[in-house]
Amino acid sequence: MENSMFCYQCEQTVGGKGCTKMGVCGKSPEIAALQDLLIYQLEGISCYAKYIIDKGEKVDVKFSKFIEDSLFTTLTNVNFDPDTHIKLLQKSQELKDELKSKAEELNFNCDREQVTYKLSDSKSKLLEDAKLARLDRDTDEDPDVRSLKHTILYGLKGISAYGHQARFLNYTSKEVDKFYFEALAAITNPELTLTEAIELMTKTGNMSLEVMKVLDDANTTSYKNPEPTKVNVNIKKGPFIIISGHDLKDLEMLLEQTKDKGVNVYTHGEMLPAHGYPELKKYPHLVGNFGSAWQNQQREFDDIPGCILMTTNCLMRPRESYKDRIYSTNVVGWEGVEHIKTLEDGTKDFSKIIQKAIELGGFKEDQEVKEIIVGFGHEATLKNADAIVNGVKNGAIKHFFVIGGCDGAKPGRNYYTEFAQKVPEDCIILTLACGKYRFNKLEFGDINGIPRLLDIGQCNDVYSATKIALSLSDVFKCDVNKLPLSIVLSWYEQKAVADLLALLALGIKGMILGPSLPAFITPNVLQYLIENYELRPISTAEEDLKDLLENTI
Ligand code: SF4
Ligand code: SF3
Repeated sequence: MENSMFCYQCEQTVGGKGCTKMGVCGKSPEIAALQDLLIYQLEGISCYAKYIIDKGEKVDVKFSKFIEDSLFTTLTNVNFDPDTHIKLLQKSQELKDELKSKAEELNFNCDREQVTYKLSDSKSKLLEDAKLARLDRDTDEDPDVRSLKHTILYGLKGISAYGHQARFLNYTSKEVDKFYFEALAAITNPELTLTEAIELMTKTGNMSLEVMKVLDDANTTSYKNPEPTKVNVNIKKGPFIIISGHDLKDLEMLLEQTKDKGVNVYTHGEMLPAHGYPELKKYPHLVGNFGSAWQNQQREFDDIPGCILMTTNCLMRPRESYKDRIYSTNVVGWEGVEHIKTLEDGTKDFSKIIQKAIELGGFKEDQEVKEIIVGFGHEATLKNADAIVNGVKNGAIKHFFVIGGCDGAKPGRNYYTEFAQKVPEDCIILTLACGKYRFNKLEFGDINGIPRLLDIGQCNDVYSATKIALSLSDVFKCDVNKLPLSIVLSWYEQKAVADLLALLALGIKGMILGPSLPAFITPNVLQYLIENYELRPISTAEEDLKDLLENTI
């Protein structure tokens, strides 16, 4: 292995094959090594935990929480700080030792390398040891089983991000907490068969749905169901903080702490749907949405007279022009960027960032207001169910397109703008996640009062999309695959993998995926997905539209 690292977990991986010298995302070989070793340790911990559970004993929830936080730390564009990784590695050994004693009391005997490995005590040795844990290490494993194992691992990373967000609001799933152990332990099994790996992939999809449901409960109970809401996408005069990522609780805490301080709060990226939640939109200083999707942040944050708070993915290398005004929280981190910790009581102290925003002075003038509408989660959309159903029955609505997923930097992503623009006027577009920035400021008009572009929410709101689709299939008394509905996905990082696996587990067929296919899917696994789910890569917007519309009732 002459390459200094190997990572192929996201869509922008070098040459569609793997990052081997340096991550396109900014991940260094050192971080890559520490992340590989961390995953390896999580696998070892999981072997112990699974054994203990199989013996009918309990495993404390702190182990699942640790796995969840660590997996999330290794998701694309989340954490680039070596110290954070080393601390997590040290903690992993402590937890592993704790489970080891308990498992041995129960006669555990296993010689898998992830189980027997003991963490070294110096950074240089850790980096050396990490070679054992590389995803491209030599094994005599069937490449298709390995491909499925990696798909499962990446699905788990997505699940961990959603689980982390829900847990912060005190919502958890025991099933998901246990599944981390089951899946990670299975990945260490050299004898896992193709059939078993496929079953585990489906179960990962089911667990992804489960965690998204729990997160939906957490968000809609804490902040009430989203409702259609206009959001200004231009700027207002005054000091400001831009909050990015997916974590609504961080936004709530920030809004509370900026109350009456003369500081405006803007959402950025995946935080946009927050404006639809009654318990968040009630704050008058939540003034609008700033910028666009994650890949434009370096340009959009350059030299702005305010602060930025990153709550989840996607963080890019901060430019010097704003490194002193960008802050991270939760598992997000970058060496030299100030991190805001969660205090013992679960709260956070945002006073530093607020103070800094006031010092920076903010925007000097208001821009003309330009509004878009968000807030079409399952409740709000299904409130219009009668109008939607009648529209379909009387021919006013021909087809629904879910155009959802991540945005990214590749020029090929113009496909999604083009696709949305070409969707005929008698069709409705449902959208979610940050890929929507490719078209959410365009005018789509309405069909008999129903907006033609319905923003369902964040990537985890794929759950909302499935709820809407399943309700429609109930009304029309047909299988969801027979609905006049097509799903056009864009992927970038591993939450999209979790979303895709959830949709496959529900038996949804005929989805199209782009801008390119995951590097970790082998030709045989792809063939399996084509044969069983009719999943296919995007071609041109024109051809795909024509093809999908033929499926109209
Ligand atoms: Fe490369 Fe993506 Fe891995 Fe970053 S996360 S190193 S860009 S494959
Ligand atoms: Fe976007 Fe990073 Fe995936 Fe949540 S924020 S969808 S890319």
